[in-house]
Order: sequence, then structure tokens, then C-alpha cells
Amino acid sequence: MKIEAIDLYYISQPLVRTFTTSFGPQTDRACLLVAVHSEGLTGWGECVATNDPGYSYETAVTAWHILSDFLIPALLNKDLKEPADLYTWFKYVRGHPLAKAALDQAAWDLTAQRDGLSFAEKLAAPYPEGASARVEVGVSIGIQPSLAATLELIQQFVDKGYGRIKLKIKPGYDVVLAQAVREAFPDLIFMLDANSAYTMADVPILQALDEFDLLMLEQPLGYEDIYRHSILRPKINTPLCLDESITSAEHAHFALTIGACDIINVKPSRVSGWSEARKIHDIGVAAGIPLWVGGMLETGVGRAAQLALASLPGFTLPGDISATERYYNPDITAPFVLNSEDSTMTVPTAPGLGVEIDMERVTAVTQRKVTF
Ligand code: OSB
Ligand code: MG
Repeated sequence: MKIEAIDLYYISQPLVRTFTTSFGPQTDRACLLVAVHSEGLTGWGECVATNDPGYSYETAVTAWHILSDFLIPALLNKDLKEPADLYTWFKYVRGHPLAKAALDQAAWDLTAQRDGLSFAEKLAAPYPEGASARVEVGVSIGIQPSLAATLELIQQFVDKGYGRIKLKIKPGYDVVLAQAVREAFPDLIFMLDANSAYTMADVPILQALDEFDLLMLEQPLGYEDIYRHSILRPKINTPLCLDESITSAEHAHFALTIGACDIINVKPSRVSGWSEARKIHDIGVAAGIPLWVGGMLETGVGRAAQLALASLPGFTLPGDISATERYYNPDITAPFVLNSEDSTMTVPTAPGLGVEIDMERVTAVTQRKVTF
């Protein structure tokens, strides 16, 4: 497929509710969209880099630079056969996985449409089990102004049908939170995400979390520090999950080899895209560890592709793929809704991403658009 033109959008949408993590609060969510045109088809991708370099060193502005000055020129006029071709063309650009993943997503969407397959069917092609029709999901809750507000919000999401709750923690707001939640909800399946806010000096705090029967503890230590997670792991009983530290299949392999984690949160954006995410899926399955698909407050464009990834057989734990209306209302696509009876979301089945994009809404939230 000859890549004829690419549109790049900088959009910003208000969040339904402020999302606070150990990095700070977020009230509006910027992101980039790419639309890749070839042979009468358009593939869409979302770049989840945001306003600040808290989670990743990339921001929407650095991703705009990397996409427009390097990645888009490297893709234009190329003959795309399969999405993995992108890794060859992008190889000379070091890092910048979030920028790369946007075009990777669009390449999967485009080639899946060409093949008459849904994104999920195309991703699941190597597996005899195929893609699942529904995937289990949970909800990620930011740091709230008070414990009472947190408990109330958990109750609201439980009432909506969410079967797994994730809570953000930071030093000073950890044991007290876990204790209050466990007391109020004795049977709740919940987990904590520290976003790298702790060090080895905090081991006693992390050990104190053992008694709350957490599903897992996500990324307590430094974002580049796979090694110290391997030192921490035998010191705590809570299953340890890595997010930020796993930036490639190579690092997933390394982490499992040295015993740095029990579980991996696979975010396609964090690892340069869906081909690499699938490699990590295969490494995790071979190692016999549970996997789940992480989120970055995606719009419906990114959510559709996350659902496709989560439909692969190795994703056995609920993903951070909550209904889009909890972040954006309206969103730039038709909303993805929770199947409240079993805390699942339905994987799109139409060719490609299989989601309807509301171009009027895209135009309304676009701050900058360039066509290459
Ligand atoms: O660490 O998983 C994270 C959101 C933005 C950046 C990092 C993270 C998150 C979430 C939200 O936890 C997941 C979601 O609901 O999309
Ligand atoms: Mg995380």
C-alpha cells in the first residue's frame, strides 16, 4: 500500500473528572491523532503523549516534532506491506515510543482494512484460539481529595459493574488508603499503582501493604530500575507488576530473566506499538506470567486498538480499558460502554479499528492540523 498522505492533529479535550497521580493533577487531555491515507483507505492512530513529561519523557509537543520532522517523512511514499515494516523504517530514531506507536496503530488499522479483518483478527492471526469477543476490564482511579471521596467513587464504579479497581498511590497516601478500602470493601478486587514514586528506603511501607490482599502492586520503584524491582520482589508478598520499566520486548525478557516482576502491564504505546506489544505477549505467555493491557486515558480511537490487543489469549487479567465516557463526554468516537453483567467490553468486529470517528467533534477539539 503506497502511503499517499498523512494528517497530523493536535487535539485537547476536557476530562470529565480531574485525573491525579503521583505526577500531579490533569484536567484537560491533549493528544495527537494521525490519519494515514492509502488506496482510498484511511488508518487512524492516537499518540498518547500528553501535556507534561510525567509518565514518559515524551509530550504532545515533542511527539509533534518527532512525527513531523522524522517519522512521517520516513513513512510517506513507502510501500507498506505489513505493520512490522515500520520498525525497519523507524529504526534510526532512538526512543520516542509514543510517537512511533501512533503511526504503528494507523498501519495496523490500514492493513487490517485491506485484509478485510478486524484489528483483533489481524493481531490474533498467529494464535489457534483466535481473538476473544469480549475482554475483562477494570477502572483506574486517580488520587482523590479525601479517603471518603475515594470510597464513594469506588462504590460508584462497583455499582456500574466494574469488577476490578485500581487506585493511584503516592508516599504518605498508601497504607492508609489500602486499609480504608479493604475495611469498606472486604471482597473487592483491587490493586495499587505507584508510578515510580518509591525507593528501596520505602520497603517497610511496601511490606505493610501485604496484609490487604492486593491483586498486585504496579511499578513502585524507578522507571528505569528493573534491577531493584528484582531485589524488592522477594521482600513483599503482593504480586509485583511492571509498567514504566518495560519499554521493549528486550526489557520484558530481561525483567523476567532476573525475576523482576510477577505480572506485566502491556501498553502498546509505551513499547512503540502493537507488533512489539504482541512480542511481549508471547514472551509473557512462554514465561507463564499473567498479562494485562494498560491504558493512557485514550480516546475511542486508542481504546479500539487496546481492546484488539486485549483480545489475545495471554491477556488473562482485566485491562485498564474502562468505558470512554468516564474520561470524555462527548468523545471523538461513538462511546465504548461497559458490559456491566461481567465487567467486560466488547471487541470491535468491523474491519480495521471498527470504530466510528465523529469528524465534527475532531474538528471542534483540534488546535492544530497539518497534512503531509
Ligand atoms: O500508570 O497506568 C498508568 C494513565 C496515564 C498515565 C499512566 C497511567 C494511567 C492510568 C490510567 O493508570 C489508565 C486508563 O484508564 O487509561
Ligand atoms: Mg501504571
